Amino acid sequence: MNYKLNTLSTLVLGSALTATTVFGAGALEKVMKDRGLSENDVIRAAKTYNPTGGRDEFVVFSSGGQSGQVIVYGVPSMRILKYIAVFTPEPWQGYGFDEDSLAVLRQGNIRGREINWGDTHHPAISEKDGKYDGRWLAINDKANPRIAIIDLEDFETKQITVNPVFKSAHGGAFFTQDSEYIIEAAQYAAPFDNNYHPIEEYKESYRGGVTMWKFDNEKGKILEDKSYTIEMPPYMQDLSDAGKGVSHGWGFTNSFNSEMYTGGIEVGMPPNEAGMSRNDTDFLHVYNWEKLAKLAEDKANYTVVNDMKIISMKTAVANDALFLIPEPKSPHGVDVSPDGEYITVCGKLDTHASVYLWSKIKKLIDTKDYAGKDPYGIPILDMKKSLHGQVELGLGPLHNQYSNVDGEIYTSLYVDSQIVKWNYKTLKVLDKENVHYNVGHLCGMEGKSADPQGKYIISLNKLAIDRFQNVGPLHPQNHQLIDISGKTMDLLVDMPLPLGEPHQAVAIRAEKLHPHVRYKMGTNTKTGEQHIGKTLAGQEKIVRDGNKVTIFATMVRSHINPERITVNKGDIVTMHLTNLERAQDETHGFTVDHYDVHASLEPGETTTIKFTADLEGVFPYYCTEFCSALHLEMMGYLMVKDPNKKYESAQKLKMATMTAEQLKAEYDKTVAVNDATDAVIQSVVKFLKENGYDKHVTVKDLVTDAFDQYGQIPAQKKLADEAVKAGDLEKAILFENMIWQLMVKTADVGIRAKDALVRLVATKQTPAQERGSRAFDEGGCSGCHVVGKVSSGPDLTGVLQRHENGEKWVADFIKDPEKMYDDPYIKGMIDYFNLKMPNQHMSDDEVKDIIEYFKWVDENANLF
Ligand code: RUQ
Ligand code: CUA
Repeated sequence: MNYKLNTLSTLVLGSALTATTVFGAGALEKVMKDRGLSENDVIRAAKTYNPTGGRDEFVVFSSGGQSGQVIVYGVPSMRILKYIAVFTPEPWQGYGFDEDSLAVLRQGNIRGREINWGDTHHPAISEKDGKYDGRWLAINDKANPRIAIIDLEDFETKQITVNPVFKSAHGGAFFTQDSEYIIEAAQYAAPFDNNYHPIEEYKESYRGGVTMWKFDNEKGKILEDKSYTIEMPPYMQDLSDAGKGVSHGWGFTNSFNSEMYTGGIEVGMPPNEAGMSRNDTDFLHVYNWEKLAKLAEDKANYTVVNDMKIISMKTAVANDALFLIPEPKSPHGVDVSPDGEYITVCGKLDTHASVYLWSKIKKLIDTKDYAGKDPYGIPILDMKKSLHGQVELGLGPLHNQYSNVDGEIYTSLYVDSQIVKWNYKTLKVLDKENVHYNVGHLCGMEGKSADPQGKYIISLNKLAIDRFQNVGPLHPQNHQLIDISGKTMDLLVDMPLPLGEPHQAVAIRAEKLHPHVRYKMGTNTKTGEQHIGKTLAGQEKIVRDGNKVTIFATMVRSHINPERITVNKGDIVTMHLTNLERAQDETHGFTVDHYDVHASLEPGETTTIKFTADLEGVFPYYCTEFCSALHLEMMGYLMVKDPNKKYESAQKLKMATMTAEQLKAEYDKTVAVNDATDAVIQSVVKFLKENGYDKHVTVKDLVTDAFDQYGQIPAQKKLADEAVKAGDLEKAILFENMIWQLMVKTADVGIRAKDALVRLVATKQTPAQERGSRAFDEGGCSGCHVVGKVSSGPDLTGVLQRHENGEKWVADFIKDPEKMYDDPYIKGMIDYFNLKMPNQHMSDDEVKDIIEYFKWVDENANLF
């Protein structure tokens, strides 16, 4: 090993490790040689590599472009962590395939039309004092002017708001510094109303604007009725930014068609691109949203179009709340510095970045020092008098990000495919780095907040040409991570992004995010409230009301309850599903084959799927997440029968081929099963009577229900016996089967009555025992354990007596069952039940309460 490499491996692996590495001496050198890696490559790899189980320092939320989603990945590893479904149905998450997420997606309908995609551009994280608070993510849809709100506690979309007056919107979403508002600027000017207006009337009837969406940062909700829109000329407003610090209360939005050109290739006019870039300058719009928000509280100051409050240009101007400043032609990004004093606009068609100074702008506004007015009467401020200065950066400057170093700014050059590092205070260019290729936005670490973290910049490139394996004419996008901690930039790694065309991305320190891992039992995750379909173990049922069938179902490793559902063709089937698991990551998926429904149920979640059973036949339904060793068995059948059709029974056909002896045997067996079932019913009845069930109304009602069923048995028995007498054993078997059906229904209700009675006559539960009983149910234990009965798991009556030091043993087992899987007793249990006790992640208090509950169970053991 040469000296250089030796230093390198010391550097990369640490001196202590070099000697003890599992790969042996010289291993690093060999890998480098085999793979053709340079020393710099290895250092870059080491800077971005996360060993298995390792975590990233930052989390990035990137727009997913035309996919209508948000892409989440980690920095520096550049590993993709999630695609968040936002404007587009996403089957894995069940988004748009279950009723609750569909309700969110459909909030985005425009004029009654369903829209199933979005063109996401700019994600933004909610702020406190201009710093990211890590609570909410907002993102805009350019194609269909909408803003979505994503909850960063579970990374799910909770709200979609349609802009009712814009026809497209690009300059959003941007939070104001305390998340009071979210800015959304129109892009392509169009009439605010929904009527036809000929293009010849562009200047008169087409309008641009900025909508200020009022945001409730506690609830994470856009409040439509408290929002307003500022009317603006049809200049094609583009990107925006909110002022902060000294410029707090103001908004900045640039534009690119102050020519108000409307094209017309087909009538012999030059195309839009020529006419819209004719002038040397366009306009930066400067508006006092804080003042306008106050005006929007008084009816006298606004008109209403499509339920949106509109503050006219005239009103805004009359109140000194709207100004224009020339900016180099066809600009793109406008970015306010962390302190709010410097506003940098990039030229796109100009090689310069222009830095405006807020204090200069403010002075011109305060002294009413105007350079003129535009055709709509909006005061124009002098460009030179507002500028701090301009810097020549290169071809096609687009977007800016800030670092933790005072004055340091990074700008993307679209045409040159470069990143420029420069200083917006001294106006000096410091460094340039090539990227591959054609960069759009940049993403600094909290790089647009009041507290940029430095360290890295991500270059969001639009083309990837020669960077990756050829996967056909549509290339992946390329996000490149650049180390900015040194004097010069260093490109560390490429990440191909196989989704959408990401525009903006925002990064936040990972430790600022606090997502939870499970929901409170029975939560509707889209509203955060208890779901109307919440179903606990034992509460499963099928309810029929005319042609409406509602199923209350549960899912827990590894069964779906119920397992058989029969409906008539044409029935409207609503299925509420609750995942009873408390264990992290124990998601169950659910689908009914051929019915285009799917749900993803995270632990504790309840959701609903709904469909019309218009296909006759037999449809398996199953859990779609490989959740456990018995995942394939986690299934059931939906049977859809046509009520107008006569079906020939296959059972009858089969029996018809039976010999007389076989028939007799089957009849005897059926009768024997019925006798045994009846014995169970009689024991329950005895229990009920001995414990005075008729003194308790609820129990009495259940018993009445049970006897309703039981009372139908003698009539069936008579028919069965007559058939026997007539020598028709086949018929007799069918009637005996019917008796069995009635008995099962009786037993089902009877056992429920017994359970209810037990609760009433048993010794009163202490508060701890009550809490324990609830934890036992809500925590999902009752999914496998039925007190007084062996079911999917052992009976827990007497469990505290079964082991030496019973209470501690049980507590230890609940807390960490995995640890005891090898214990011979547990091993035997696992073999017998074919199931392992899962870790339900109970708290110490919950475990204590559950043990108290078991004591109560034992005290009342005679009742179970
Ligand atoms: S865009 S590449 Cu922000 Cu929609 Cu600039
Ligand atoms: Cu639950 Cu697979």
